[in-house]
Amino acid sequence: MLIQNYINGAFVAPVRGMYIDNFEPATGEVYSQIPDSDEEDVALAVEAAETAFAEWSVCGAETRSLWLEKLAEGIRKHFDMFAEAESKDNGKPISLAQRVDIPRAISNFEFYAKAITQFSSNAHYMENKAINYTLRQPLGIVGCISPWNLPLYLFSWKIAPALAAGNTVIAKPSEITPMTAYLLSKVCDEISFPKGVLNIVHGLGTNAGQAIVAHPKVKAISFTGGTSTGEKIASIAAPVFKKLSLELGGKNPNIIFADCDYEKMLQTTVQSSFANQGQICLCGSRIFVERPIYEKFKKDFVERVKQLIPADPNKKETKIGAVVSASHMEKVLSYVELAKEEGGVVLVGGYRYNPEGRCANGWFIAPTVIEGLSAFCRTNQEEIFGPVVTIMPFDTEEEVLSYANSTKYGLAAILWTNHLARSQRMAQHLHCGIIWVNCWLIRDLRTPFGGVKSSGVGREGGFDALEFFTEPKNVCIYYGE
Ligand code: TXE
Repeated sequence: MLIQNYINGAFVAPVRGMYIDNFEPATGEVYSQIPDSDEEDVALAVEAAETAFAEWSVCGAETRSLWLEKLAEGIRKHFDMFAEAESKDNGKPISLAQRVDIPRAISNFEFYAKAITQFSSNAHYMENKAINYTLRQPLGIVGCISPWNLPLYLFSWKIAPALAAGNTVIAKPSEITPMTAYLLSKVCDEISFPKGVLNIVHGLGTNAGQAIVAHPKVKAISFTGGTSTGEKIASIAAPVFKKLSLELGGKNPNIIFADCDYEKMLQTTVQSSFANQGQICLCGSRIFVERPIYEKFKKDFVERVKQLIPADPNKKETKIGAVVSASHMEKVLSYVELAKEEGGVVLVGGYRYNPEGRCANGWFIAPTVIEGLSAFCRTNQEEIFGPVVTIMPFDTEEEVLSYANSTKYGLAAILWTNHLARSQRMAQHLHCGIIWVNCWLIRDLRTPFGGVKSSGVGREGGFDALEFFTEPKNVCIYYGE
């Protein structure tokens, strides 16, 4: 199958005619090809987006809202096809794509279809002198670059607010998981979405991605991906003062106090460690357990993790699928070796897993739990982004805070305690943007989403994203004598 770019409302081949292989992680086999686009393709997309901006930016929030609803409806109509494609392209269990990825992509469009009708701006009245009102105008053409772990979910998370706010968009999905973005362009075609408003350019980050970032007519970049890629993007965008929203990596602590609701914690901790094979930037990969329950937790947790056997993602009972690529599998496994060198003991997993049958050559890793490491070693400081967690005991709040805050990252934290005052104290002192207390991954789309330190700059979600995708312009009218 040959994926094509979607530019100016049409499916087009890349200008240079070059393609890249797209693999199915569960089998390790190539099953489609995507355009290896470069600056010439991006230039075409920019031209289309520039023309389309003239109408889209002034057609009114109600009209844009209706179009976003149609996009949501178009995905819903082909729900099964989207879920199957996401699972095949990424290696994630089909049940996860059905339960999380595709429903959340639909809600992203629905949410911003509603949010834009409620978005308002400020007025500042100066007694007897002047009145200020602030226009919130769309930026123009914006670039949305998304990663492979939650492909359509994160793609739509950026596109929806950008479009709702009146911008036209050049979007690039990860070259590793391009399929559902391609299906979204099919939906655009099916519903006759206004041409040039959303342009989807496929290709490598260093080629197509960089061309989007560098293009002088692209006014802002919303990016989710690795921290080192974020640095590169910032180094190109910052000197020309391009607006940036960067959602980068994480190394999130999961802090478990002895007074927690033990069974609920155990069940959720299995999820927060291994959902999507640990490839969610919000997973809790460093598990700190208060000493009185450490040994019990270790025994029970390892017991549960042993039951997580990777299997063919397209089977409905599968809970753990394949990791996304061969190189990512090698990277994750190299961290298991590093952990051993650093004195870690692998309690379960730690190896490539080969299921029987169709998936025998797929990229699977047995869910892995490691103990015996210092909180400050490389394994506990660097993002692994796979089905690998470490467990460590602690004695006091101060001690665990020093461990939790010791990495360069600061995206999310998970806290398990029934002590109200303690949860407040901890939440105030944790260096991160998102904290879940006695739960994980509950998402309210109105809340600010993002991190501190090397986990990024800016916030997505709610009106924060609409503010990012608009420029405030203050108008001051003097009415005094
Ligand atoms: O991400 P990249 P990769 C972390 C995780 C993972 C690491 C690398 O640790 O192992 O990042 O993953 C595009 N200019 N996360 O290599 O490269 C690229 O094409 C413009 C965390 O897949 O950052 C893709 O569309 N664009 C994370 C997107 O950026 C560029 C999710 C992300 O790719 C570019 C995924 C460039 N120079 C990985 N280089 C999270 N926070 O959720 C690449 N891209």
